[in-house]
Amino acid sequence: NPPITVPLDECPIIIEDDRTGLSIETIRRALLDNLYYVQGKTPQTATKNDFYMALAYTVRDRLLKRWLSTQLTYRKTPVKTVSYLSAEFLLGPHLINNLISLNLYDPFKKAIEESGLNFQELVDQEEEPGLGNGGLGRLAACYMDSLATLEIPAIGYGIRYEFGIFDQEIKDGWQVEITDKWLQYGNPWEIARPEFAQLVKFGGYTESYYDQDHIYRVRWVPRYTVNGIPYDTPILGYRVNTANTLRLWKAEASESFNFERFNVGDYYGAVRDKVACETISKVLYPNDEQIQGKELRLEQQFFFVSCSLQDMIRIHLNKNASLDNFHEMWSIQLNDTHPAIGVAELMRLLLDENNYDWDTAWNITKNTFAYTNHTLLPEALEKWPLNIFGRMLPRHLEIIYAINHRFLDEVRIHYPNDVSKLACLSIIDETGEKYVRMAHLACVGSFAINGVAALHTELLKSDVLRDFYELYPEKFSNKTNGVTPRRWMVLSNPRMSFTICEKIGDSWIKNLDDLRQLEGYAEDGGFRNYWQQIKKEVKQDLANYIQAKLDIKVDPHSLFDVQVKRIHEYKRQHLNVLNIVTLYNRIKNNPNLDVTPRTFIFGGKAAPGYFMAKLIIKLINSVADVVNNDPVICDRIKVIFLPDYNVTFGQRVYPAADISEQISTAGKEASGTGNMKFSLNGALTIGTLDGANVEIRESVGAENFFLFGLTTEEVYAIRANRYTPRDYYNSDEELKAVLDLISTGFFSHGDPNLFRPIVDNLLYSDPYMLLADYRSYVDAQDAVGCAYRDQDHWGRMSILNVARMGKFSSDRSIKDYCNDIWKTKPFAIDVPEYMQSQA
Ligand code: CR6
Repeated sequence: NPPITVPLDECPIIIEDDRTGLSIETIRRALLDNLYYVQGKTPQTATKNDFYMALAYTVRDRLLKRWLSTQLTYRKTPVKTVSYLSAEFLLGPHLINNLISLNLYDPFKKAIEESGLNFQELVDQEEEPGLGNGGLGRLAACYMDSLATLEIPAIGYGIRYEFGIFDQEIKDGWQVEITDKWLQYGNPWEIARPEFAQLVKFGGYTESYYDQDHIYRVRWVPRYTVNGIPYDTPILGYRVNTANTLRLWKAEASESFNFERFNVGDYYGAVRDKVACETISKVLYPNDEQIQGKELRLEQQFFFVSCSLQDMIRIHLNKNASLDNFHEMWSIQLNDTHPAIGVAELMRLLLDENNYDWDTAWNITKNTFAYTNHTLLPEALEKWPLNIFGRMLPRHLEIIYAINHRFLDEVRIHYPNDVSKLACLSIIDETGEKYVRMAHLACVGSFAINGVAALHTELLKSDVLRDFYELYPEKFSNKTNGVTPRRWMVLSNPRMSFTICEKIGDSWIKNLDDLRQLEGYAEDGGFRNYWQQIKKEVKQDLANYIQAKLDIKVDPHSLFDVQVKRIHEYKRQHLNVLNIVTLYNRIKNNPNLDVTPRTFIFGGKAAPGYFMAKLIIKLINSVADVVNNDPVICDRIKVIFLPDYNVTFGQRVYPAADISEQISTAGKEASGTGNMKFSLNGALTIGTLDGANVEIRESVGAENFFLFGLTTEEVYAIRANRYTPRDYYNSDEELKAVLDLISTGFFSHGDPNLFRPIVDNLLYSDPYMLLADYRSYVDAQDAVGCAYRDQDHWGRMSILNVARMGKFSSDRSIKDYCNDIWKTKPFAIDVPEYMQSQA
């Protein structure tokens, strides 16, 4: 059914005051109204969650006009739109974020409190949409925020996983995974749009035919089809009228589903199959930078990409006569290779369903897509076994062969008689078992390819994608990641944000470079003092939280040393542990040693199938047990593992950190974005020259950064000369003592076997070179401990870190993408009249 089009200004709907009004009285009344009419409860019977839902609807009522105005404006205006395709969006809670964007935080808080409710308690009811693993998904969320704030027409497309990233519990020191039932009590921030459902085909075979003009065509006869139902979430810009859409697809059985089974009366068989196809959007794969090559994962990728492309075509044809100009009206950004199948799917849609010839279709396709690579780890580069791929997507395999055929012809012209080049560049890996290489498909099918930090992009050019760089140097550029200051400063650290605003105003929230004005205050002793006071208060908040959650007392005057991120060997949480055990040994050997009191705080999830990562969690907890309870240590060092690290917890922990641990092996972390969040909240960094650390150090000044470790070149050089970790063990007594202590079973109730896989791995292979970096790391940690004793100087460094971090706003990243890749411009949305007076 086509939408009924009524121009908004003639819109006959009278929006009642309770849905829009902003006075405290109106908000209070609206809350009760929603509680009664939407939740079907009275205050007497309402649960905390009912009140939260009513509150969320009351906020939603007040953003709808912006959202609808934005969408209506886009519908009637020929604007170029950014389509951000991502298998993950790690949004975090919406409520406060939306209140801040709308500038309604204060009146809402007041209204809730005047109603006799506890505001924070209601806020805490929100289940965060954890539809991502880590940095990549969170980056997509920051980018959606910046796109809206910068008033760029954009739409985010992804999967509405019923279960997001698992909840983590710690039992006896081990990680236990619990399914994340985030939709259990309903999601007030989304609206289902079943009228825009799309049909997605899978399996079957292809057949050729001649159409009425006697042109050879191919038709795909699928084995089954799945329905994609879009669920839309508004993404508000900060203090602008733009509200973009995040459209997430849910898989449902299509109507024609298993017609045959129904016909033969196999009712239960049909229902069983129906349930099976709905598993496509059931659960997020909890692997960060590790592919598993599971069929369901390929199904997920194709499912959301096909839905999204068909949706874009539908939208495009609403306002354009044909798809001829598709690439002029859309830029599709591929967030890693997860949606790279889109290259073949857009070709199929143009060739088979819209009757374009190959050259025209290819021209449209390769001018539409742009590809961001997010990894240097070989095990994270996606490739699909040919048999799985061909069985599920027979038509796409044909198209990929055809793309590859033409591509390799081009390569042959470029490199006559060089078969090895052909093998290296081919989209099909034929070195052993045959695979489709998704990064190659993405490179061939895109007009732009980028890395996510300067060093990462250089390594792509010289290593991971070297052959493509040689062939298409003009496609490559760097786009250093960024994070949104709205969530990661204003929302998460109101104390610091308010302090900054008092000094330099609030323009920095939208123009983060304006933080530079704080530099002058770094020399103001009174301000430094105040700055450190604020930090102390925030640390006290975290200390209270730790006390409540874990029943462990931590001293807010101690140095808060934080490492929160996914648990992975390349991120080297176990190097951090080696330093902790070093300190432990030193105090045990010399109980009167004057050490700077420290609280080591860890958080992060391990992929459920990643044995070493899970053992590292157990190691951290085991060391914590010993250290925290040893009377000789006497609370000078504390080790905390906070379970279930997620966006909500990130918002608590970044503001409270003194030191941020960014200690990956050089050349392994593509960018990192946690490093930016810490520094923007006044933590200093101890880090290697890896990912965005390099640029952070350049920006904040080498004197305000604790550098250690091998450089990427040194890592490569040592490896080329056969790295022998044992040599480091034999020549460093402290290191030897640490590894020996773990080996004896000291942290495992005398069991020498428990942590043997970690110790043996370090001694005999050490792929991430912990032992090579150990001495340099421990020395840098000593320097950190010393520096912290001079609180005044520490305060200066902390202020300078914040003042010089402007570059790392996701607004800067998005502007770079807009100018260099997407060629899109802001498009302001008109303020509806009634809102002008009230906002
Ligand atoms: N794991 C990188 O490892 C980067 C983000 C976002 C990662 C990390 O360094 O900051 O992407 N890569 O660009 C992938 O997920 C493949 C990540 O989050």
